[in-house]
Amino acid sequence: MDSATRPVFESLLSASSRKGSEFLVLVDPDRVSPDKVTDFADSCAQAGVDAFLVGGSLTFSGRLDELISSIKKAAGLPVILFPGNAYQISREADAILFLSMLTCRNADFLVGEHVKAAPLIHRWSLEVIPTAYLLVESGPLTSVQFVTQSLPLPRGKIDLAVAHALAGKYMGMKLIFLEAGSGARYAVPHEMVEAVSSATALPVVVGGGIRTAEEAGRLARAGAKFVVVGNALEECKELSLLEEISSAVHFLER
Ligand code: 1GP
Repeated sequence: MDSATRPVFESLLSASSRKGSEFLVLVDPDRVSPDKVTDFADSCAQAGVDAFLVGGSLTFSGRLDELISSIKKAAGLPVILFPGNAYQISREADAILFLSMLTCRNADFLVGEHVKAAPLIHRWSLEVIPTAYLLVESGPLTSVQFVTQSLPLPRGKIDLAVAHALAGKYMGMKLIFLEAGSGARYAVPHEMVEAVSSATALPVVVGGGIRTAEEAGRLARAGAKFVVVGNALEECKELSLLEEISSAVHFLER
């Protein structure tokens, strides 16, 4: 199977072992419209971004299909759904992070939303990436924490993070997502990324509050296979920030 026909997850993973880590850009459908996303998506492709995540804790735009089509057309890169609930799914996407929030004790975010979304995912044959989603303490309350009512893992309790990640592994998850929350004051500690990645031997995604190339590079070197940046790129439209983060995340290519 060549890379053009390989499933998205497998293909990104195999590229990450060559580059160090993969750079994922988060687009929030409520903050970026399909008409405005084109130039940004094109800049991302030029800077070496590997794929896009699309989603948010809530979305009201009603233009998810259109947004995803515009990104794919402009960037020619995979778009992966990163849904906050069962309504954030689209047949235009290439894959979906099937997120079970293991830090949450509210069954809706562990399995309930999943049951609502599963029939459409099946009908559209979307590629599913089973993901253990772990919220990590990151300063003031974030939207994801408020909406899900999940307690975050304390930043210093690495053993607790590892226990949750291992539980995810034993449930059959293929990916561990360490999430500080969009716009978080503090990103996930690199020691936590290192411990979870080494204990589970599963690929780790890290996101939330990453604003600089230095931070992105540190997390990539700590073992994150995927580094997600959203807010910082929306706030700073400079191509140079995209390029710097891309270079830091792809540290094996430098
Ligand atoms: C949020 O991890 C993502 O779910 C990205 O967060 O917007 O803070 O980069 P930022």
